[in-house]
Amino acid sequence: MKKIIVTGGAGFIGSNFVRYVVKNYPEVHVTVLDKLTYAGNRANLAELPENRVKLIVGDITDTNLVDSLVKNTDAVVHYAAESHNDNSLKDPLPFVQTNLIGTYTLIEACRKYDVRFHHVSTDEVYGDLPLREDLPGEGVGEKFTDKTPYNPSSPYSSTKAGSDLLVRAWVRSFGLRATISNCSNNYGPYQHIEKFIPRQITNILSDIRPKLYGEGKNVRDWIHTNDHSSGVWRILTKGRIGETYLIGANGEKDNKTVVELILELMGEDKSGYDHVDDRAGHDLRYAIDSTKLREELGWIPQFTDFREGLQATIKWYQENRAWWEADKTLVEEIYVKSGQ
Ligand code: NAD
Ligand code: TDX
Repeated sequence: MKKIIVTGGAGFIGSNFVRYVVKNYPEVHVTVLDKLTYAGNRANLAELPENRVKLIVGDITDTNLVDSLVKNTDAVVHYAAESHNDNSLKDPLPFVQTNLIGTYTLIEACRKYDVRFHHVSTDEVYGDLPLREDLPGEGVGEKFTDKTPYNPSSPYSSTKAGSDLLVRAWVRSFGLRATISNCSNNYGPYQHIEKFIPRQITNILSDIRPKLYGEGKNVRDWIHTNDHSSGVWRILTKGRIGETYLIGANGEKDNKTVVELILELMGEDKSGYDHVDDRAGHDLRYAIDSTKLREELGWIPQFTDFREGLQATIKWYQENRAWWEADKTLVEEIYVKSGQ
């Protein structure tokens, strides 16, 4: 695999994957196809060698552009998406366009030119699990596997679920050489400040109190984005065609615990946050069983110390104020308008 296209490669997780490939696989050339929406940022690819990474600013729903790029590549790794649940509740249309029509456009081109396709998806396609405290027995709690039925809750997760199903159908009906990964909540540097962890860090850095939706009992299964990237590379290069692999690193934590840890690591009083309106349809708990990826493909996550990873992430936002500061006022205005 010498030439790959990374869609959404100027976003949070896509750019981490591009850096991972540039660092570890010197023989691979990366073309990033990214629309540079509010979530995409050229700066995420700064300092990468021009002979290794080329940025094409364009839309994955643009059939002619996609066709001309896919024709000349060995593989497409598909990260581009509208990715924020709260935005999908306010205006679902861009989610339908990019996540469904965009994925359709890419897999049609890959089918035409018999190009390998990897689809990056989310654990949210499975809906949510009960909180552990509501399950019978100490420590008992099911997790998502690739056999869990789809049951998405939000416009975001339903469009991701729909895009997964398109890929599965293209594998079966047209022999598309594709794999799918469903990963849990990522954290790390370069994450847009609309998302939970960077919002709270940059709130504290801006003298705004962190904001917790509802009681804060909801659980997310946190994984460092570096581990997501190594998982995707492993599946792209070693995964079985037509298979779905779940990526997760046993990082379940409730939101209240995470906010309190951020406050503690930033030297603040642990109770210094506000409860705000809950998210409509808010999923209770996500938890990934990644046994298949670990046992079949030998993947092992490396960045599993959450406290250490969070401390490093805080340091990154402290040291890169220019990266986020210009967006802060608008992001908070949008949240305040919806009581969050
Ligand atoms: P992000 O919002 O930070 O980045 C998305 C990128 O896609 C941006 O650079 C944006 O400009 C680009 N994009 C959006 N619409 C486009 C279009 N029509 N054409 C071309 N480019 C377009 O998102 P992220 O958090 O980095 O997520 C990346 C992928 O990983 C998504 O597919 C998401 O569903 C998936 N995922 C995210 C998480 C998470 O915790 N953030 C977890 C599991 C899976
Ligand atoms: O200010 C906040 N306060 C708060 O309590 C924000 C922004 C969020 N939350 C809660 C909602 C969630 O329970 O924190 C949790 C995490 O929220 P988000 O960062 O918005 O992530 P989530 O909705 O869980 O979805 C993320 O993980 C799965 C990504 O945004 C998706 O793209 C991915 O598919």
